[in-house]
Amino acid sequence: MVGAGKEDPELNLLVGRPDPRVGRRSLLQVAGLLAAAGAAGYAGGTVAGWGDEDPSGATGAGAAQPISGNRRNERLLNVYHWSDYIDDRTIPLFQAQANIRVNYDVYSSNDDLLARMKAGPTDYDIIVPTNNFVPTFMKLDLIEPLRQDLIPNLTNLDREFVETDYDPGNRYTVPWQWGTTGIGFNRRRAGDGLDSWAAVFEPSAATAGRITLLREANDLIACALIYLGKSANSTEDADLGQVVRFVRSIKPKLKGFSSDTYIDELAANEVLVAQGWSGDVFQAQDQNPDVSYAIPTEGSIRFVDVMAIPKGAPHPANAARFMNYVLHPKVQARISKYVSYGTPVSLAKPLLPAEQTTDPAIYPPASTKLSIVTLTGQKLDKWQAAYRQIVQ
Ligand code: N2P
Repeated sequence: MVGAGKEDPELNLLVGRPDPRVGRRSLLQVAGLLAAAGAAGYAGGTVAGWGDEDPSGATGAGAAQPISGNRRNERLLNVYHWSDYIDDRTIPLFQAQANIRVNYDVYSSNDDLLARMKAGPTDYDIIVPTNNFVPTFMKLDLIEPLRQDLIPNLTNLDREFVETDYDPGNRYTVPWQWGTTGIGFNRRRAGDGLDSWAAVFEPSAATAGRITLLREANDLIACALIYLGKSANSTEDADLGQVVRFVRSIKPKLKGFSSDTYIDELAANEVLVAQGWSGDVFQAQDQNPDVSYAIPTEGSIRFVDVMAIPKGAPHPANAARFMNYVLHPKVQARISKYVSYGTPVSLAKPLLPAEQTTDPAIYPPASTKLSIVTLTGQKLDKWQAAYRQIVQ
């Protein structure tokens, strides 16, 4: 679907040929990237062509001055983000423009992120939980309010991403991208037009052993509940018990559980059917045109992944500058075009290929059955317990 076109000279200024996408194995080595970008030693001033990318002036101007509002006086930003969720230009360009060095680590499930943040303080300045985890992060006092005065581009956000139940008015969070959970499948080897959760939960002879389910409690439990005809938000012990027994019974026919490797495995024909996230499957499709994505007719879930600042982070002002940069329509378009997830900034849509903005698998119509899963303390514990019984 969205194959060519990762290289857009308009959107990709300044740096040369990129590294591969920032996947699960990558840790962005800033020095290397800056050297590759020819930007090492950049110390402020204006980078030609960049004025239009940051009209607010929150970055760029005065880039060599100390930045107030950080707990550590360093031009550094430590980002902890999902794997395979950013293009290869945004970080080098932000570094060059803001003169802020970025360290970039990746995780591939909310369970991993939460466990890491609960384990004690880290040096991270930005983390990106999914919307339904935000109440838990707040309750555990793991995130702090944003310096909204440093994020004037918040006004670019579409209303539905401002008027939310998890963080009305974006006091703590700024949306990154949004998407759906569905089925990634190989049309030639698994069959054309798969559109039911049965494709993953009732393995066929052709696909047995080459199916993966998401390694993420939220998505695995919610979609199994939907397939079994229960509420996507159920906390009933009987429902969860049924989910555990059912998914355990099909385990011998699965390849396993993955929330990152399945992209490359779909692309390499090693996995033929995967429960997966929309943009991830499109990234596999970019490499293998036999791969398709479908939102099952039984219904599925929709999510928004949001940037937040861990409580006591060393560089909250730098984090706010990065958030402001990401909210610029051109930057949103560059990220969204590359990762094939939905943008929360409609102003970016005219800059995106029409085949993306008109694709109902990326921007589903209101008629598509999609639940928003909410997770609060007890529910999260129950779902994670059920998930552990399934995977162990
Ligand atoms: C990106 C994963 C999207 C996150 N690889 C799903 N919440």
